[in-house]
Amino acid sequence: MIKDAFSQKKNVETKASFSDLVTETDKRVEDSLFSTIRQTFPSHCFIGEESTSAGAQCELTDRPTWIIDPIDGTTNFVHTFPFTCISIGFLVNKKAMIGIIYNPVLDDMYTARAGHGAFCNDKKIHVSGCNDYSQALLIIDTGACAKNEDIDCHYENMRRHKKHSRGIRAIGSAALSMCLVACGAADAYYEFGIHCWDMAAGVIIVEEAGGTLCGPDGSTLNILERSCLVTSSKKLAQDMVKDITIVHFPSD
Ligand code: LIP
Repeated sequence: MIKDAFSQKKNVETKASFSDLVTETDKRVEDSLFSTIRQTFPSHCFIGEESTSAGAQCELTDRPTWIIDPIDGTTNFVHTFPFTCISIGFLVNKKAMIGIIYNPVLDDMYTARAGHGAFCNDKKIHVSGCNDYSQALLIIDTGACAKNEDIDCHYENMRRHKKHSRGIRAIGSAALSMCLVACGAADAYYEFGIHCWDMAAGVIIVEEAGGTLCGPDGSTLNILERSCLVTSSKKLAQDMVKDITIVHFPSD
């Protein structure tokens, strides 16, 4: 569905702000995934970006739960910027067990299962292991920062990172940013304002690829808390945290 619609003109609607987009394809992909998985696992719980936007409760319990973003990087999808993906995470007892992130445009399929490693197109992947901030390539996105003081805070953080790292990139998809760290193409990623459906699959892919995950203040990661810091080593996370002032968002 995403491939078919990718180069077509899309009917774009806005959600929380003029830059928070949704298309017919986001909704169709989510409906299709929910109904297909539900047929096999009728007792499981589901959290999805579009159902939550439509009013469904975003409640994560210990029960087996599928957390799905039908199109992560919707703005990229709308603009045909080829970093867009489906993100499917499966959690039990709030712990990520399976992660699948598929970029249908570049045909990259990232997968991980707890205790079984992480893969891209069936090849095992691993983080770079970089622990030297001055040699690190970072991915940092403005994400949902919209208020002036939040944007200022973001750019102040960027100014500090620019002075201490090798470079900064922005991808426009949290899930794919996490995959880029998992496969060693980047050394760290963080963003404020993302949601549990942006992170759920990426968490297990990064974990299984040997990466470090925490909150951007170094705290234990809680995927409902709207941000995460993903790094190729604990040392890099500890150094980066010193340069990060937190932008707060209400929890999922
Ligand atoms: C997107 C995130 C991205 C962020 C965007 C948006 P969506 O998710 O993955 O990292 O910068 O603001 O939240 O809305 O395309 O699923």
